[in-house]
Amino acid sequence: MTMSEDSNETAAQSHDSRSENRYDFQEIEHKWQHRWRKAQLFRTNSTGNRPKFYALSFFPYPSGAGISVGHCRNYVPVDVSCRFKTMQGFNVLNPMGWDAFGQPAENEAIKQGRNPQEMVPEYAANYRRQLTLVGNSYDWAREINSSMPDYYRWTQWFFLLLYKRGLAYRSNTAINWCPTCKTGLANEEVVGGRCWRCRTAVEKRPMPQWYFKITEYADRLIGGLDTIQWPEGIKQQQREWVGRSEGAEVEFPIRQSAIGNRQSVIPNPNLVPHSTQGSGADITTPTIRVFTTRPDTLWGATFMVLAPEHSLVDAITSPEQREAVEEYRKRAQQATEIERQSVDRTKTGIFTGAYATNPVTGEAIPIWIADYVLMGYGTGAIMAVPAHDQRDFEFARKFDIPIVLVYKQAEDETPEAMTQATADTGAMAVGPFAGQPNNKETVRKVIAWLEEGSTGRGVVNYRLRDWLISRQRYWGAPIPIIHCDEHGEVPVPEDQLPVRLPAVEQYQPTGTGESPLAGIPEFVNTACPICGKPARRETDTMGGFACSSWYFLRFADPHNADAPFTPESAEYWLPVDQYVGGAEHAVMHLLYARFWTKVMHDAGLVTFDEPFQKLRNQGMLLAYTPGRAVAKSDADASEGDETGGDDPIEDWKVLRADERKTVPESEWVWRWVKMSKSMGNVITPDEIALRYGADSLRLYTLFVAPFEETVQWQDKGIEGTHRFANRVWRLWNEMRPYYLPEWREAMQGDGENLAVTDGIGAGSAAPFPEVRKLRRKLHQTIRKVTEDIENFRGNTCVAALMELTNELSAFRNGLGGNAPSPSQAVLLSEIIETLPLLLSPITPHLADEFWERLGKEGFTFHQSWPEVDEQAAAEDAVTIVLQVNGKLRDRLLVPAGTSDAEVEELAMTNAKVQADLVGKQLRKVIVVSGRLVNLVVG
Ligand code: ANZ
Repeated sequence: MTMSEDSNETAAQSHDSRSENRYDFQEIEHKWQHRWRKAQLFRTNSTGNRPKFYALSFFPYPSGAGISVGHCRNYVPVDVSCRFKTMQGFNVLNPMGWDAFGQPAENEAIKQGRNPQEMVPEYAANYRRQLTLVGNSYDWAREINSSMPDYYRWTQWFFLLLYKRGLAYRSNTAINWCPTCKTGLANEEVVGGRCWRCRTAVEKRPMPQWYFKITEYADRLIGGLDTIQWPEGIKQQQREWVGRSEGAEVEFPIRQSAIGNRQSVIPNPNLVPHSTQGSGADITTPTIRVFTTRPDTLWGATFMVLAPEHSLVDAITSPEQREAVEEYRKRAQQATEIERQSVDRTKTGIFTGAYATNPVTGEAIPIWIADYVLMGYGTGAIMAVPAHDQRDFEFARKFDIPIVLVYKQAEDETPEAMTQATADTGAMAVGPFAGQPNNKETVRKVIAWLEEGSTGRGVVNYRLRDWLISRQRYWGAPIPIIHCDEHGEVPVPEDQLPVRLPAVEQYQPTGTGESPLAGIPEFVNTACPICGKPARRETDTMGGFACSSWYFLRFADPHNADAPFTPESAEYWLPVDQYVGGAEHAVMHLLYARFWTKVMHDAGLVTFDEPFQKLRNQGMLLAYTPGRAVAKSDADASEGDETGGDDPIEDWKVLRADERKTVPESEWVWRWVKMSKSMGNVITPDEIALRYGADSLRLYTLFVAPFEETVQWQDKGIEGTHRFANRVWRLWNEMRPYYLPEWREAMQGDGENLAVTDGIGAGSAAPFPEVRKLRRKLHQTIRKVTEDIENFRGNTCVAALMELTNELSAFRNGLGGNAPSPSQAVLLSEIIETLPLLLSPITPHLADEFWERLGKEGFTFHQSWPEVDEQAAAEDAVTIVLQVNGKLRDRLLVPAGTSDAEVEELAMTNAKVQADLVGKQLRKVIVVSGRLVNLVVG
C-alpha cells in the first residue's frame, strides 16, 4: 500500500461525522473502492464446494475513447448479477480482459500514428480505471490481454491443433479485400458488402490464404442451437448464415458443338464425364453440374446460367460471343455480391453461344452467363426455370427465352399470360410425375428418380463458407507455420511457441498483399524444423476473432504456462452461465467461438460443446446529436464498433466539434443516433460519476429501460435516479437511530418469542396493521428484487426499491415525529438492516457505507442475500376478477390462500354473475389461482 492511499483512508474516516447528513457520494465511493481493493474483495476462489456461476461480457477491445455510459448498459447489469450471485452463495467468476489484437486496435493505432504495442496497454489501463470507477467487481488478478505472448502462444497452439486435425488449410481463391484496411476479410466480417470496421466497399482479390474449415461443423452449428438459451433472433441469424439447403445436383451434358469452342483444356471438377442416357458406358460427355433446391422443376429448365467467374466459361464460349462475354465478365467484377443478389436489380447477362441438353426433356437449351449467379454458392451454375423462379422469369422475359410451366394451377394456364413466376402452387403438368402436387414429397420422389437414372443426386448445400483467418496485417498472432522448399508447410514445433510478433518501426499495412512482417528478414528467415535447411516463416497473422474464440476458457486458468487451461479448471468453470454482449456479433464471434469449442470437444480438451449456455443482448444507448442535412451520397455511415454497426443515416451528417463552431445553430438538425466516438456524442462514466456518483449511474443504467431495449440517454433520467439515491440516503440515516441490533439478533435466533411478545413475528399482526403492511412490502420487495436481478430486469427491480422507499417514507411520516413503539422499532430494525443488503449489488458503495454505519464489520458483498419470509410477504386478501365469457362482472375480495374450489363457489353464487347466467348453459369454469374466475356460457 502506498502512503497516499493511507492518508486518503484517514481523510475519509475523519470526514465521516461531518458528512452524516449529506450524501457525499464522491467521498463514499472513493473510500469503498479503496477498501475493496485493499481487501482484494473480488478475488475468485476456485476451491470449495459452492455452486459456480460464470458471468461474462463480450471481450472488449480497448479503444482510445474509453467506455461510454452506453457500454455501461452491458457491464453494470452483469456486475449486478455477479454481486447478487455471490451473496446467494455462488462461487462467482467475473473476469475482464482485452481483445487487443486485430483491426479495431490497429486501425486506431494507425490513425493516432502510434505503435499498437505501446498504445494498447495504455488504453487497457484506462478501461480498467473506468470499469473500477463504476464500481464493478472484476477479479483483476485474472485480467488477460490477447496481444501478450503468454496469451497468443496458446492461440497459435490452437491454430496448430486445427491444422493437425485437418481443419486449417491454405488455398488460393478470390477473397474479400478491404482496400482501406488493406487486408483480406472473412465473409462474416463483410456486412452489407462493406468492411465491418471501416465500412469501405469490399473487393474481390485472388490470393493464397489460410482458412479454418468451419463448414465441416455446419450441421452441428445448427443442431447445437437447440440446446442453448439464446435470443431466438440470434439463433435464427446463425441458422440462416449456415444456410442449410436440401436439394439435388444435376448434370447437364454440354452439346458437343459447344465443346469444340474450347481453346484450352482446363482440368475442372465441374467438367465431369457423364454417361449419356441410354447410350452405353463408353460414350462420355462433359457436363455442367448445377445445384437446385427444385429438381422437380427440371422439365421447365429452358436455359442455364453460369456465374461469370465460372471456369467453364472460357471453354464453351463461341468465337462470335467471346468479346461480349469478356466485356461482361469485367463489368461483373465491379459489382459486390450484395448488389448481385439484390432482387430489385435489372437482370443482365450474355449468351455464351453454347448449348446444353436438358437431361429430362432432351432439348437443347442455351447457356448464358449472368451476375445474379454467384460463384461461391452451390456449383456456381444453375438450371434456370423461368416459370417458377422469379429471377429466371425476369431474365427470360428480358432476353426472350421460352418459358415452360411445370406446375399449373389451371388447365388453360399459359406462360404468355404470366406476370410473375409461381413458386409453390398447382400440380405437375408435364413429365412422368404429371398430376403430383407441388410439395416436398414430390421433390423427394424426383430426387430418387434422378438418382436411379444417374442424372443427379440428392445433396445438402450450405451457405456457410470456410473462415478466412489470415490477415496481411501486423497486429495479430503470427501464423505458426514455416514454408520449406522441400517439406512444404511445416508447423512450428510446440516447444518453439510462441512465434513472437517482432517489435517494428513500420507496422502500416503494405497494400501489396503481404503483411509488414514480410519486410523483416530476421523474422522471415528461419530453419525448417524437419531438415534444418533455410526456410521462410509464414508472414500473415491471424485475425482478431481467433483470439476471442477461446478467451472464455483462459479466464478459468489465466496464468497457466504449460497449457491453455487445465481440464479441471475448464470443467469447473465452463460453460459460461451468463454471456452478455451486442447482437451484431451474431455471425462473427458467436459462431466462431462455438466452432472452436466443438473442435476442442472433439479433441478431448473439454467435455461440453457449447460454450455459452445463456446469452443476452443489451440494448443500445442513443444520444441526441446535432448534424446537418446532406445529399444522400454524402451521408454518414456510423462506425461499426463493438456495440453495433448502424445502417447509414441517409440524408444526415453529424457535425464534428469544429463544425459546430462554424455552422449556425439554426441549421442544426438533431437526431437520436448511437452513442459512439465517431458521432462525437459520447458521455463518459467519468463525468457522470463526478457529478452524480457511480451508484446513481448504476441505478440509471438499470432503471432506464428493459435490458434488451434501445433507449435514449436523458439528463433528467440520471437526475431522477440521483434524487432517488439521495432520498434513500436521507431516509435511511433518519431511521438509523432506531436500529436495535440486539432485537435483530433475537429475531434471527428465536423469532417465535418475538412474535408472541410484540406481534411482528411470523403469522401474527392483527393489532399492528401498519407494521404488518410495511413488513409485507419489505418481503415482497425482497422477492421482486431477487427475481428481477435473476432475470436481468433491472428496471422493475429499481422500481420495486423505489416503492419500498415510498412506503417507508409514509411510515416515517405516520410516526409524526414521535419515537417508534417497540414493535415499530423492531420492524424498522429489520428494514434498516435489510436495505443495504438489497442495495448491495446495485449501489454497492452506498450499501457498504450503510453497513458500516450499523456498526458492522466487513462488506455487504460477503453477507447472505436476504431471504423472503413467505408468510410475511403473503397478501392478507386478494382481489379476484369475475368474468362471464371474458367480460368483467364483479370483483371479490377474498382472504389470501382461499382454495380454487372455494373461489369458484363464491363466483357461482355472486349476484351479478347469477344475473348473467339466467337462461344460459354453463359450459366451462376457468379459475386462475388468486386472480380470476371466468365462466364460459352459451
Ligand atoms: C432451379 C430452381 C427452380 C430453383 C425454382 C429455385 C426455384 P437456396 O434455397 O438459397 O439454397 N442457385 C443455385 N446456385 C446458385 C448460385 N450460385 N447463385 C445464384 N443462385 C443459385 O437456393 C437454391 C436455389 O438458388 C437453386 O434452386 C438455384 O435455383 C439457385 F423454381 O434451381 B433453383
